[in-house]
Amino acid sequence: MSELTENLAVCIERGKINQAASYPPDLRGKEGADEIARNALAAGETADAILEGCMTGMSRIGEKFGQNKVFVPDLLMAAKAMNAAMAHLKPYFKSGAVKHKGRFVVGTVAGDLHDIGKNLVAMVVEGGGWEVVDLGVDVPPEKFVDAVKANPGCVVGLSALLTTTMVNMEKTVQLIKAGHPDAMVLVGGAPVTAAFADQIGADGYSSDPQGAVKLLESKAA
Ligand code: B12
Repeated sequence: MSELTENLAVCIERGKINQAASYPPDLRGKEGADEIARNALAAGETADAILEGCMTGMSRIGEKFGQNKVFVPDLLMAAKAMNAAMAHLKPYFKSGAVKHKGRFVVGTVAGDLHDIGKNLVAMVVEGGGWEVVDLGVDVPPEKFVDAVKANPGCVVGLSALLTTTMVNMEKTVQLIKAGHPDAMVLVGGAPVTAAFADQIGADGYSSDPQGAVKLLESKAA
């Protein structure tokens, strides 16, 4: 990683949103994720490199959370910093869009409020030429089914970050398939695996947004 992307990773990990933010106190007055991402792009860093910096910061804070070294408010600040950086990436991921290849209905399953990964997938898929219908977070299975009805022929993407909400992913797949057996359903999120996707009857799994685009391409072909 370059110095700029490492600085970005530190800002995400420490929850430093922008220069005006007074948190964390020891970084007061210093540039935050917002400025560093913007300046790095202006200096010629690629959107992928910026994303790598963001993901590195996020995985560092996630690891510390797992070891009880930081707590939920720290995660929230990291998420805010990551969103500030990601806002600069949107135009880069979107730039591939010319003509829509189809519709992608995406959401985080019931009980789950994590949306950073889902938003990234939405952004990259949109850049891949798909129209995205984002249902948000904590989406009940019935709401996914309503969206499939309202968007015939769409592909559905389900995200889950908690082991406890994976069961809602299964319920959602079952309910969609019961009424719309031909609807293609893709699943993802840190605890989700290809084996789990198979087990719950999903049509595809990817650990990253690029893989999701490839799966969508197979549908469009
Ligand atoms: C940020 C964060 C939060 C933020 C979320 C903010 C937000 N707006 O999203 C907040 C503070 C709200 C939060 C809350 C909680 N969190 Co949290 N959180 C995280 C953290 C640090 C990062 C998650 C993240 O954004 N990663 C970065 C993104 C880009 O990665 P991603 O989501 O995996 O997405 C990628 C892929 O999975 C894939 N993908 C994702 N979705 C999809 C969908 C499709 C269709 C496809 C194809 C691909 C795909 O593509 C993405 C890009 O590559 C993780 C730890 C970690 N390192 O993952 C814990 C983590 C997920 N949280 C955890 C926990 C326990 C919680 C809480 C229960 C804590 C609490 N005690 O309250 C609550 C639950 C709230 C709820 N009901 O959802 C645990 C989950 C443990 C488990 N086994 O279930 C983790 C793993 C932390 C830990 N080490 O213990 N959290």
